[in-house]
Amino acid sequence: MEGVSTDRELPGDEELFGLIERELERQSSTLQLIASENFTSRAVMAATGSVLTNKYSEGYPGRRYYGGNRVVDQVEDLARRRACELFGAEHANVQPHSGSNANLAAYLATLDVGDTVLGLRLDQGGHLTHGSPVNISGRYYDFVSYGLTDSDERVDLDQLRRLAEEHRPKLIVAGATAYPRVIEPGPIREIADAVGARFLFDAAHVAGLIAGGVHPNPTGVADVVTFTTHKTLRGPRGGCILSTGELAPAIDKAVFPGLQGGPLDHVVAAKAVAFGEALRPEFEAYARRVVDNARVLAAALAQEGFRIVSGGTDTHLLLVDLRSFDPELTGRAAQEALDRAGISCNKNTVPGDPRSAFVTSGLRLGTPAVTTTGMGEPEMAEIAELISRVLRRREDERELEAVSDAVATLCSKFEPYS
Ligand code: DSN
Repeated sequence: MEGVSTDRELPGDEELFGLIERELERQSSTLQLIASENFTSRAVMAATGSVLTNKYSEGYPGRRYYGGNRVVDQVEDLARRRACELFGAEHANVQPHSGSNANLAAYLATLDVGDTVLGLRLDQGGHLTHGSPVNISGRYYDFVSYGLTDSDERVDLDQLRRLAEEHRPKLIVAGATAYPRVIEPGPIREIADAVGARFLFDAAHVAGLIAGGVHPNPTGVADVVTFTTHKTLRGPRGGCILSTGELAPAIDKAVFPGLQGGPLDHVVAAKAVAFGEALRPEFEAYARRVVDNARVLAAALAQEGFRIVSGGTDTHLLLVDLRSFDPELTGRAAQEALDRAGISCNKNTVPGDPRSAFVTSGLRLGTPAVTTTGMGEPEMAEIAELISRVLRRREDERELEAVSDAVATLCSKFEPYS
């Protein structure tokens, strides 16, 4: 009987693999400035594309519901061990399919429905899973939001303390999806202790910076640290939860069977690869370059007349307030014009934004992907100039084409997968 073809050289689906070829071409010839994106290594992709995708392994190493998990157990153990070593954690759960699932599992482990939680305002950098009314977090838990200071656009710790004393939350969530500054975990731990709350640090964006030693490590300070593995950490798409040993059984039970079924063993394997890569000394140099590049890009854009939220960045991302450059220019129009010129980024609200989240007055830009390709400070200056050219003459198709050509020329010198 003829079996299913497993020939990896000839996938046999020209329509689909043709599309993947086109996406490779797009990723290689345009600028990837979405702060949450990166280029994984071939080893990460090889693990993701491996036979581990064929296995079912509900449960945890040594305690599975199906047979045949002798090898998978070792894969998951390796991923857990490397995650613990990388971040200095007592326990790691490497099964969450995403950062959102990691956060929900952490809530399931530490809260009852209706409990009060503090999280960063969504329009000031917080994530959907930090209490948005359209997300399960906001529907099942009573989230109260803290914000940024008006003066320097940093997390307002005085406000956070006041709200904590007033609302006595069971959990305080720190971390953000669009915030350019370091979040020090120590002061938030103190506030949590003062009101008897647990502390969750959502490190989705900064996990790679923590691993590379350029952002304070919340592990051991917060009770739970969640993160995604595909952003600054440069691994496969997925999530991970670090916790104290005390919370480990509750976290594991919340991930499975609480929230998910079988783990994605091929992705767990790829997470192990990424953790292994991040443990190497060269990852520290990468993390430093990511932040240096973001600082240079921010300064160069400020020179072009853009206001940079909080006056700069300590991380891999920057928020650009477009109103100082052109009060009529929305984030949506800027994103569309830049896309036409081969510069990929996303619109984003800025603190106090009068426009909606679908329109916005800002852009979020990040340097993890361009840094992986080897770009450095001269390229950041060039990118700032190209962005400015597009946004100054966004109605001029010939100018957009000229920038698109310049982008392609720049990218041809820094191909992610040569
Ligand atoms: N969508 C992710 C980001 O871009 O930050 C967060 O989930």
